[in-house]
Amino acid sequence: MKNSTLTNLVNEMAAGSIRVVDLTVPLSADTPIIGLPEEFKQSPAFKMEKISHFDKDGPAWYWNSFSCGEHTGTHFDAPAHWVTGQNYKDGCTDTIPPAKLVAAANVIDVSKEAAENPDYLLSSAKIEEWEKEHGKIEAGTWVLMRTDWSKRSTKDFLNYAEDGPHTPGPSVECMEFLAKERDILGFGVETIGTDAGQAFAFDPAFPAHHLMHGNNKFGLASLTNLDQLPPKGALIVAAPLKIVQGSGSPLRVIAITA
Ligand code: 23J
Ligand code: MN
Repeated sequence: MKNSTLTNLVNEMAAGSIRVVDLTVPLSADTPIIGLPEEFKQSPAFKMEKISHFDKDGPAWYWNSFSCGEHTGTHFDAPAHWVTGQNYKDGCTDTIPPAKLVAAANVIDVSKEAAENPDYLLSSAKIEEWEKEHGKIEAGTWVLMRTDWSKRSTKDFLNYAEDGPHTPGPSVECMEFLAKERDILGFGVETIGTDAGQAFAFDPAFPAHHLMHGNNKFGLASLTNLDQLPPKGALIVAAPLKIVQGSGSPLRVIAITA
């Protein structure tokens, strides 16, 4: 059956009035990975090995194998990633209902605040201020925190100091508000992880992980090009690899926007 909404979408994409924006960073051995305190096991970086390249191992074909931690580069955090979300039957990369992998986005621009303060924390007050201008955040939608962090060099992106990383993220009360008062689909960021660099010292520690996953919600980390999206109106396709019992995966995040 022909659907006029989909026909219009295809036509407007062909005409260029609706754009496709790639929110994904390149995936290579140079892709930054999160460094946890040294008592914990670290995540391996992306690694690629050639199988054949038009040679004796495969005269007419080129292909590689690759390996990496599930949480490498632009990646999806499933509820199963965190202790608080471990019991959701639909919380692994292979069990998340596919309807949740396509959803609207709300983009909160705090790039100025983050430029002035690398430890900037997004608050519910800031969200409510944004809603006064752009409208209420609907249930089942993404909240994406624009910090322009993806424009930084690797060193400034990670921004390590003696007392740990200094990168922006959400406050505890902001995650409580978005989980409980707004019932969002998940929280996405441009930084290496969904939590602020200093969030190991919050109560609870790592509130984006603790509260989003504890409420069967998702995370998206290391996004880019959020400056190319409107505050409201973009549609996000974020579908992790269907790893059986996976906690997350690198993925291509695509925005469809006017
Ligand atoms: C494991 C432990 C702590 C954190 C993370 C992973 C992430 O940020 C992640 O990529 O999910 S904070
Ligand atoms: Mn992750």
